[in-house]
Amino acid sequence: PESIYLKDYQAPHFVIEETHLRFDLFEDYAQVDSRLVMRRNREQHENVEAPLVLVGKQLELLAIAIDGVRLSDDEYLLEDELLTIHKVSDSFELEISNRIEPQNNTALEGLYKSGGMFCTQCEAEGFRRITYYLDRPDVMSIFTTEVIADKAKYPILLSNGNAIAQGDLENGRHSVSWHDPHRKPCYLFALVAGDLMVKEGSFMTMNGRKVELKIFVEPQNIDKTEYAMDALKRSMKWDEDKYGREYDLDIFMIVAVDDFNMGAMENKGLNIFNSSCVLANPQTATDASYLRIEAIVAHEYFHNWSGNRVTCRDWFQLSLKEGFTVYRDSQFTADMNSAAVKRIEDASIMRTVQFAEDAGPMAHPVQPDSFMEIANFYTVTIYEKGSEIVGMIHKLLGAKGFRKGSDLYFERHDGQAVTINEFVSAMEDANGTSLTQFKRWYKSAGTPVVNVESYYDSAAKTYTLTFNQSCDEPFLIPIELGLIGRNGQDINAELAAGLINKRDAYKKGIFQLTEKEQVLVFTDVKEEPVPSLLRDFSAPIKLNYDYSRDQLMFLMQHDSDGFNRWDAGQNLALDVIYEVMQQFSDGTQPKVDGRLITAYFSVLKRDDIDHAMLAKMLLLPSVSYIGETQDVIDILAINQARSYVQSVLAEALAEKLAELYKKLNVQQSYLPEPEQMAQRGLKNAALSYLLKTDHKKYCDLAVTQFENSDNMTDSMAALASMVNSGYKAQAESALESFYDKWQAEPLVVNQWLAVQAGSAEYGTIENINKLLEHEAFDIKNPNKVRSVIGAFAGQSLINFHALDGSGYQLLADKIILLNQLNPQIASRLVSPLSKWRRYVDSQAQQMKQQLQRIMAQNNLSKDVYEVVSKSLI
Ligand code: BAL
Ligand code: ZN
Repeated sequence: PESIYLKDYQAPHFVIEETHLRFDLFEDYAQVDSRLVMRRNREQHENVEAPLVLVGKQLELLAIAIDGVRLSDDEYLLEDELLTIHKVSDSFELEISNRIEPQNNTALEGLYKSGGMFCTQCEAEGFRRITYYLDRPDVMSIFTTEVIADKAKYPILLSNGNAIAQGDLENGRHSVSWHDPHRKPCYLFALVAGDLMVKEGSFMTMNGRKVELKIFVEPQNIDKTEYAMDALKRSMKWDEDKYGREYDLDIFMIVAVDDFNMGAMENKGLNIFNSSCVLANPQTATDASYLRIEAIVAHEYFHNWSGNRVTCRDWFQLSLKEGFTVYRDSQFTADMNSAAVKRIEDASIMRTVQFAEDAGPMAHPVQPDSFMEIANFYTVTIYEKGSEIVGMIHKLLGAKGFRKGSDLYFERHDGQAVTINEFVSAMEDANGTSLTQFKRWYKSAGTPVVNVESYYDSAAKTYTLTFNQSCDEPFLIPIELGLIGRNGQDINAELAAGLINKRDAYKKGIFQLTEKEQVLVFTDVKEEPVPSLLRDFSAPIKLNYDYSRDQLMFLMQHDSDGFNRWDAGQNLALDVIYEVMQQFSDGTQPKVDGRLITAYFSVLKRDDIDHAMLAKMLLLPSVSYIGETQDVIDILAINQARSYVQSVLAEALAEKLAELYKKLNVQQSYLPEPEQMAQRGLKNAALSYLLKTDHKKYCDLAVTQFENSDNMTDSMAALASMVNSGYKAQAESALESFYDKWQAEPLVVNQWLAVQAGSAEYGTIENINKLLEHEAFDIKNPNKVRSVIGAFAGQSLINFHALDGSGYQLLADKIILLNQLNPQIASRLVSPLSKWRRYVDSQAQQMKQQLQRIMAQNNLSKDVYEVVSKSLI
């Protein structure tokens, strides 16, 4: 496969003014008839007489006509995935008929069947699997779509926009036509046909227009739609209040489907969702699912402006819509829930997953220069790092300036397909500022490292921070920081601007690091402070400062910044875990520094920390994160040390945790609202610690909670705490009764699969093989693959990294199998192997061998080929 380069971008030679589609859906094929009203793009290509080149994949071409005249075989060329029509005039109507086989489409791109329904996924390049087209985001068209199918089997027929006609046909078939008045690229096209029930709602927009809201689901799921509907209304209101964005059609639809490669898709007016990201009721969904649903409903809705009204010129600009929209949904989640906790979660994903991607073979800039398969670029870098960059712009411009910038962006580019550069220009122009140096963030891969040193001059009463960034060509890095005095209060230190090399470098708590080395001097500092650096994780960097354990304890107690209070605890724990790792490696008796226990005790004693935050503070850094901080990753050693520290903490804190558990374990009717969620989260964090002790009475608590709980959050937490502890008999019996109870609910069964596959105890090769053969597993369903294979490779780390290489082999086997069935899912699974170079040598070599085995397969998809070949370079 060839790479495609951003530098080769050319505007399209043709414009498609109107797209008229007719789908005739049958069980063994679907016929697609398109009529495209086209003209040459004379604005961009004045005197060029280029041929018309359309793209199509796995299509059976039946007929082509131009202006009503059928083309003969020598008037066009069909080669690979390209349909070339040599001679066309300046404006014409092109008609194409082709057939496809949705029932055999296991890649889940284009038009496919999920259970008993037809649905589509066109982003990024799925539309070419439906019909020949200019499948690129800068070709925007007005779509009118007629859908025809058997009325009894498929009573509901949907597409984008508003329904404009419907009628019964012969043979029990019927037809519904839809018209979308907004120009859009074909990646936003959607079609659904099925036997669905609908949950209805409505929303009054800020200008008094009533929008009908509809969530379509299979009948058995109608009792799981209320939360998504409420989340949708909250999102619509929030986007009006925060960004001034109003919805623009009379109807907004969501459809839930079981077989879906991604979380959800923002098709214009007809969002299609993975059922796991939309369906919830208290009995079947955990708090974590509720939070995910709220965030994804919001994310897809927000795309209506950041993505649909203003879209991407080409796929190198993917982060234009994804980075910005992730930023918007993270602001929304922060507003709806605890802002500090949301920041902690986002920073954890950055530091654990994105930094790893940035240090691996698939590292790429937020605006990549090239790709082989765009589906491989729906990454944490494009999404989450893209969002962090937007967040830094927000920090630099302030809330008001940022809003001015986004208003200008939407106003200037409404209806256009644009680039990241145009987003930044709008931010610059609205604020009369330059972000030239800042733009480097979009163009370079890798994680900047900033080293900080401090010096207190007690005679001069000055406090000096010296910053050094790793890159020779420096980034502009907003570093939010403060100084904390001995009394635990923030020092309102005056900055000696004259002593630093940039006058405006420190404003409102944010230091703008722009040079390779830069010095910041505070004057009139009466005592040596403790610096609180990178507050709110204000930039996606690694910041090193040599804190003592006592300073970290102090920050845990006193930092006014929630993120840094948590981070100090993480750093303290990390330091202690490293020490224990060293002790194990030296063969000496491991010993956990008592200060860690004291610090956790004092956190538990405090009543001014909210439950959500406290639950976060109790969690030790994950094995993956600890690995990410190491030059050479030894998962087994990390796990040994971390587990040891965890059990020591559990024993030491047991009484206090049991007290906490008892206090929080109150009977209440379940509500998916922040306070209750936080309470359950903390209670269940305490429970999982308690099961790390040797006291069986705590396992009894889990058994009781499991048996009596009326909600999935508590049931699943109790089940997980047993599965992840040594209480085998209790875990077995709970797993069995759980499956008996929930086997008819696929989303619950997926959680049951994942809790086993991801655990150290149950995620052994032997058990994984059992799960793969279980009646509940289906390799063609991406959610099941993620629940078993994804959870195994991503969470059951000591089994995945088993010394005999069996974990790597199992994963490679499944990648090879999925390569044929569903290349996107196969390719995503390569990620754990692709980072082989980071691991201790014996493991690295075995991982590499499995990559080589995959590489040696015939018929590798572009998706898998790209990731595997780049991993082996
Ligand atoms: N656009 C693909 C799914 C999403 O990011 O919303
Ligand atoms: Zn998105």
